[in-house]
Amino acid sequence: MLVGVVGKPNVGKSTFFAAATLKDVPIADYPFTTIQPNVGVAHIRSKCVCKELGVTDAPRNSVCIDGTRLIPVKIVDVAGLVEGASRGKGLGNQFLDDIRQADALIQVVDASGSTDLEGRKVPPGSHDPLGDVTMVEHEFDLWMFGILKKDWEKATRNLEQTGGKVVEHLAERLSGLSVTFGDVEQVVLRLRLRTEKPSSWTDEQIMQFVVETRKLTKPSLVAANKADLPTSTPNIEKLRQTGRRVVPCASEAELLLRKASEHGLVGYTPGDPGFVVKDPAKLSAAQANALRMVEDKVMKAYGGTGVQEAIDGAFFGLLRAIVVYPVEDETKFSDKDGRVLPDAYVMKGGSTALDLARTVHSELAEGFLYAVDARTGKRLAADHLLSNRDVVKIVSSGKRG
Ligand SMILES: Nc1nc2c(ncn2[C@@H]2O[C@H](COP(=O)(O)OP(=O)(O)OP(=O)(O)O)[C@@H](O)[C@H]2O)c(=O)[nH]1
Ligand SMILES: [Mg+2]
Repeated sequence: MLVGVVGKPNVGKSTFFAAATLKDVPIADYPFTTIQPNVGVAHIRSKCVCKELGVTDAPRNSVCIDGTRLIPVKIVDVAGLVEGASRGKGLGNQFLDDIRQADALIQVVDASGSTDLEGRKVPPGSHDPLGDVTMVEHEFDLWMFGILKKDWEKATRNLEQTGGKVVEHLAERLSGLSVTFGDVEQVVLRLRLRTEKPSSWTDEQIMQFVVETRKLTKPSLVAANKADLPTSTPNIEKLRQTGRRVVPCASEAELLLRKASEHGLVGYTPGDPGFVVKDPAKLSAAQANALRMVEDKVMKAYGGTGVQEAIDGAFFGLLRAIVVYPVEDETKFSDKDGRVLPDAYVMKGGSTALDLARTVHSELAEGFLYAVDARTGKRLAADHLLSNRDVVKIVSSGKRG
């Protein structure tokens, strides 16, 4: 699973990305700072099973901080998108190409309204960020529309003559965008499009198909960034009124806290509603002041910086992800060396016991016999649907079984 961080230029995408991954990427207050995409590892936050099971865990692929598991996930920060990008304006299709593989999107907006539609600085509050959200969605739609329209007449005539299936054709055209046959089928059915005569589809119908396909295959939430600035408050409310999922965000504040935590200056776990200064005497006047601002303008106002909430919202909310703990000894919840709850995996909602085996190792899947729910000791079949926070042993005849 991959989540893309998208939006118009200069809204704080790279700041959000840097805060989430602690990767050093260029950040600056002008448009098109980012050109090449940045791929990095963020973490989702989930209540660990260690306390419930009464064990002391020894995480390997993730970390556990006082009962909170942080589990790695992949995110990508891309170049800013401007109106006309689908026709090549700004950095054009490059942006769109970079998010083709994303399963969900976090759309970062400058909620403070201090950047115009192209990301240039304007007085705070003078630009309405709502238009930015629809612009980005529309450019994405125009781009997908363009891919389908390129040879629509010829292709549909051909399909009708040879008895080819339009659903297959659409799925093939959009396969590079992580759109599956099942996705296309679902949208075509819902819109009641005439599959036997695709040449009769109007541009409007093709566009409807595109919009619905985007919503299904690239679900998104809005990270209303720069929430620390006072002009953000009314805009956050306005964005919420559109019915979209909106998370107020202060990426710069999160970046500051993550770095201060890394240097041992504060106690802070991403997603916490507050932080503690470890030793006030160690802070410079500037650092103390910056932390006070974060406390007043972000923590007290919103109960957190929103960065972790947006990441969790994308994986758990939009993608219905689950966290699963594979173990080899189901009585001790450990691997074969006695390491307790070593790994936690983030998996798509609807994953089965066999999917977990595949995630751990292909050999485990090839020789799959059955799985065991470590909590209850019950046997689980290959097609058993896993739930969030399941602890599972895979029994396999494969070498690693
Ligand atoms: N006040 C405030 N400023 C922020 C916040 N997040 C980012 N910024 C500032 O916004 C400006 C743009 O940040 P970037 O992260 O480079 O933005 P971007 O969206 O990646 O920009 P491009 O790569 O050019 O598209 C920088 O000056 C950041 O310091 C925030 O939470 N609050
Ligand atoms: Mg950037």
